Amino acid sequence: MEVLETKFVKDFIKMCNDGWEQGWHERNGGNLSYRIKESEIAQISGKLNLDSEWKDIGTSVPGLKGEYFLVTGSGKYFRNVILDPEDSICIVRVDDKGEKYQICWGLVNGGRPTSELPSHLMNHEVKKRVTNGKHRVIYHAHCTNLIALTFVLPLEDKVFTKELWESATECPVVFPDGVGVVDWMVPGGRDIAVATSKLMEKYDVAIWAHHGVFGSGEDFDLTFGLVHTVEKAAEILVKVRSMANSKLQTITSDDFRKLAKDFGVTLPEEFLQ
Ligand code: 2HA
Ligand code: ZN
Repeated sequence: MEVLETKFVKDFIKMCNDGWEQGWHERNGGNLSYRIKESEIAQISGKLNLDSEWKDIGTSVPGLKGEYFLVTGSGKYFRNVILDPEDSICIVRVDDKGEKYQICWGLVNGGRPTSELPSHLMNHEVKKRVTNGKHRVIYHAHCTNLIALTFVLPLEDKVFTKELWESATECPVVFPDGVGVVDWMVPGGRDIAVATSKLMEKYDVAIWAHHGVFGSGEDFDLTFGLVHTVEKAAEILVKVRSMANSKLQTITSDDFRKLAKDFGVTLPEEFLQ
């Protein structure tokens, strides 16, 4: 089967375009990665180059040894993924130690995987472990309203979680564990990857101050839907704070407890004080 004919590649390309259409991917902003299933690799095994050069990941992810990932390319534009996928995205394989990668398909005009590869792979390593292999998608987007909030709210998990939960009734159901926040850090390296992956032990969403958001999920729909929901809540909060200095009414902690009971989700008490 041709790589571009597989469902997972088509779904990946669609998600890139969905993010572009939302306005979250100016220029080369944002990146996406998918941990490919063995059955999906079997469909395209004849199309992969397993002799290409091995390069350093820049961190160590032994929990991902031998895994294949579909990822966006460094410096590539989400806007162009649907127009020329073979130029914009690639499949990489992680070596037996979890320290190097090789490009097995894509990036036909040269290049390397996303500059945020250390964050993507460290998040994948944590999520593969804590979800028993269920989570496969890590998505980084420059969501406008979430970024705006990082200038006016304290950079604390509890504050962001409660404010976003209060912004729309479905929020605590969609992200019952809450969201984590990373202080401003230099992007692209191991330090921000370590800080983000630590939050991914606990949350499916990590907000990078003055930069964007990372989301993790089982598949493309759930992961895009998660980030979409969080950003929509942020948009509502931005509008509320633009209209009023303080809210006249809101969803209370007791309301959240009732919601959790009816929808069968567990909301940490630490966020309900
Ligand atoms: O340009 O989003 O964080 C890609 C990025 C880096
Ligand atoms: Zn970014």
